[in-house]
Amino acid sequence: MSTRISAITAMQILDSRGNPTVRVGVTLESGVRATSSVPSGASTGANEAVELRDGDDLRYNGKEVTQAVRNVIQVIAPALKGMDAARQAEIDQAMIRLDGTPNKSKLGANAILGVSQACARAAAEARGQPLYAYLAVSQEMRVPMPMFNVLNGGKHADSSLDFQEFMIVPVGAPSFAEGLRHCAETFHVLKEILHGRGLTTSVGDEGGFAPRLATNEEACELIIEAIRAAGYRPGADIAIALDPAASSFYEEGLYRLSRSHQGTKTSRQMTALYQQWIDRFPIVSIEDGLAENDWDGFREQTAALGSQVQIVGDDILVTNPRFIARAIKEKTCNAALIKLNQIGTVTETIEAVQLCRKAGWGYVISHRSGETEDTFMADFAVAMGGGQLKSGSVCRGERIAKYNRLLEIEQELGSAARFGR
Ligand code: 2PG
Ligand code: MG
Repeated sequence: MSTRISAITAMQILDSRGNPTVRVGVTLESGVRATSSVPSGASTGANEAVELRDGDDLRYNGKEVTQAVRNVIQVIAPALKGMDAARQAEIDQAMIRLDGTPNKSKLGANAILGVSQACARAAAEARGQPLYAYLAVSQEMRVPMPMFNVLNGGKHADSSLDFQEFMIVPVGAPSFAEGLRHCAETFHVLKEILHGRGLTTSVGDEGGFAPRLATNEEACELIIEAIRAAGYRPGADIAIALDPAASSFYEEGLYRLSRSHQGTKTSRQMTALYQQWIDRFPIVSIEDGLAENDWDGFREQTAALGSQVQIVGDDILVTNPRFIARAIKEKTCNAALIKLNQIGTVTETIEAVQLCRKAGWGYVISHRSGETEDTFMADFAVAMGGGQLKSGSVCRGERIAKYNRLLEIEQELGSAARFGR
């Protein structure tokens, strides 16, 4: 079946926060058509590929993406017509060349990624393969261990928490389906506990609760209580992962825990605080515990804590092979967060993953706080074989869509499915 591209279309749709984003449709000569939609972050790294927005304040607060849509239709589509969608690297290289900037600021990473993902999906479909199998980097099919973000703070919620994400990880579960159950049950118990204390049970951007707590520690305490009350063992069955997203509270060289009124800390003091938390709580992973330009602090943190927990770089690495290569060399972290739209093409994201695999690093495939119903990242996580993913809490349709897709994949794989790292 021909995988040659016959047409590419694009349109503006809305993401889960009600902000405009790009959806691309790719049609092949064989008649196969596939679409893909692009997510959008809130706590973005300074070095991420550029999300092109119109900036007309009178429309959607300046967030429209009509220029990115036009770039797909008028610039990318004519250049890619007739190319083979199954040659992902060539497709992505062609777009990188067309754009011509180091950060995709001319055409927009949102325009480019939409096309990149839609091409992959169309080619997979034409070949009669599920997307995860089509993109697979190894023979072994690994359904990822999920990290569910059940308490939200920072830029994702109007709570009292400085730290952005408090996640639960079903480390003792035998399968994705069972892990999902353990954590959904815990999530519901957590809701009852919050409700019982007169705390709000409304949720943040990623579906986690966003209560007004006295301290950041209290979030961990509440999670432990919920794990126990749901009938699970903290640590053995369900562990904790954190994404403080520390760039968002780093100012003039200091970490300012102002929402929780816990004062300011130096980089070293933050690492000491995490050590205390690791001693008290069953924490397995800390992402962006320090700010994106605190390379020295990160290196010290990895030296101090890296044998106890996974130290994940998100804003500091922005899925960019260049930064990941440097971080591997300098032992800045021991894992990377992987977000397709931080770098802007499927090919470059796979390159980033390959660097992690070669270095023996962990890597976590991640959603953005602004998502759509597109489940590309669920298939992508299985294909990349790293055995880790985060896609928000156990509620909100755009988050659940990814988890439901993983349920489907696990069932489809049957006994061939491996679970976790
Ligand atoms: C993060 C992400 C996803 P955002 O910091 O890891 O949880 O948030 O998409 O807002 O950058
Ligand atoms: Mg992060």
